[in-house]
Amino acid sequence: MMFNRRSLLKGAGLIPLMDSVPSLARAADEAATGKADYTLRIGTGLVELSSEHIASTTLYNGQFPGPLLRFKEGQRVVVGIHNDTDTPELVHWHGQRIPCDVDGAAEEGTPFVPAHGMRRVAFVPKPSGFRFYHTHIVAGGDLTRGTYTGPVGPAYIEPQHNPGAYDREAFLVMKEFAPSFSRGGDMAMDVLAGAPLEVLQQMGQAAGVEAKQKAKGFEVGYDLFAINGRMLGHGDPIRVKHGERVLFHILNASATEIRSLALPWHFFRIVALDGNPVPTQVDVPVLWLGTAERVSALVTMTHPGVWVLGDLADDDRRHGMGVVVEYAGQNGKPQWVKPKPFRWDYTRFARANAAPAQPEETIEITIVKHNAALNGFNQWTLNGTAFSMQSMKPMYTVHEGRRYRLKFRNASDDIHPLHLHRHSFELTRIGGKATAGVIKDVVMLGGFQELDVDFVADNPGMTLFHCHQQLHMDFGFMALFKYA
Ligand SMILES: [Cu+2]
Repeated sequence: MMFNRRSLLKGAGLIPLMDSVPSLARAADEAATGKADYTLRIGTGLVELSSEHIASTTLYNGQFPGPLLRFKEGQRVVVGIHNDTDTPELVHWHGQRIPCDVDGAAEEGTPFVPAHGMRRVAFVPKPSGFRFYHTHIVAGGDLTRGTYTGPVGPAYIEPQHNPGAYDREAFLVMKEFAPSFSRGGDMAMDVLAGAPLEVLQQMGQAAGVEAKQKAKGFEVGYDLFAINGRMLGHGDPIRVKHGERVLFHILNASATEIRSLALPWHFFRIVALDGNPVPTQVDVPVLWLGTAERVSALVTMTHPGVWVLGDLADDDRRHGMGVVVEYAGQNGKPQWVKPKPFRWDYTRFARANAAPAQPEETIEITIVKHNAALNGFNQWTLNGTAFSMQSMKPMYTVHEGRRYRLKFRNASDDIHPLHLHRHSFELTRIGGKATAGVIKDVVMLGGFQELDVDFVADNPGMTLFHCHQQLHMDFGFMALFKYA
């Protein structure tokens, strides 16, 4: 998915001009008779990862990734969602501040798109920046459902004012295919800044001692890896010119994995995280993205050659996780150079020397893993409670307009990509450091670490919080916030 300025301008002509909308708060069902501006069709299809590897999975509009949807901030859209599969579906508009009847989570009360049926949703896209959309179906132990499959696509909400200091734009969607269950599988260490806390390690050990099952629970592994649905070396290269500034919008669309990326001899200037401009733009040699995280980064092409923009994990890169970057006039075998170890530290991009605002209330949430407690699957509890899909009972009540601090304590060795629906949050403490100004909707919580995020309750309606690791969210790692 490459765009240059010219194709962008041409594309802009395709964005329909909307009639003025009397009220921003139009209910979703009013859209039921409106004409759709965009159509998504959910169905099974094939992804040609390479000439030898063709994956059969669920897709949007028969393609991987789903179409890049370009919205205009504040300009209402109607999306027609057609479900050609045999099971009900949900499209979640990740990172958008929209009502819960269109957000796309059953736990919040969004209606399903019925099997072989359709639903039109209307909303006013916001905030601006790199968002995405994906299925929000519970997979449980079924690897043919949920984010183990392919319904995911990028969405870009054009800001009112676009600085546009780049020559071209490239959207990259990182995604694994052919999932299977395994036991074990170690989480990459030395990914995140900060150190494990002894008190949390002890808590984790105690949970291990109490567990009836001594074996570790199931994990998910993958055979095939791809960027934009093509294995490394099998799609078109990203063609660049010496001196060009390429703005990459990168999405980790994995169901379960933390991903990394490096481009030998080049730096990524981070301009936005999860679509939100960062206060301090910094050059980094390596990107780390938790499940569902997005990074927007400018790369100035200063080192001619043919390079592999690839994942640091050798095995995953050799099985496809990468894309070739080819300078004009250069040829030869794409080169990979392993970068030096680099820890991801969100506070680098924060407002310098700034202290976070004080919250009006603090909610502490301690996360514990219970080994193989559910038919061989690990169960997850938040303050001792696993989310119940049956009762869907809200765990927290918030008041509109108040600023809340969520204090997370991770008594497990896993990295958790924590996600809050329908709101953005500000990182206020991470890796042992206070911080301010980094606004996100997913954040990685390190093994046996703590972090704080603050959010303002500014979007009434049921609000889902969960770990974006599908195997964690489906087995307890969720909570509902309701507005008083
Ligand atoms: Cu998790």
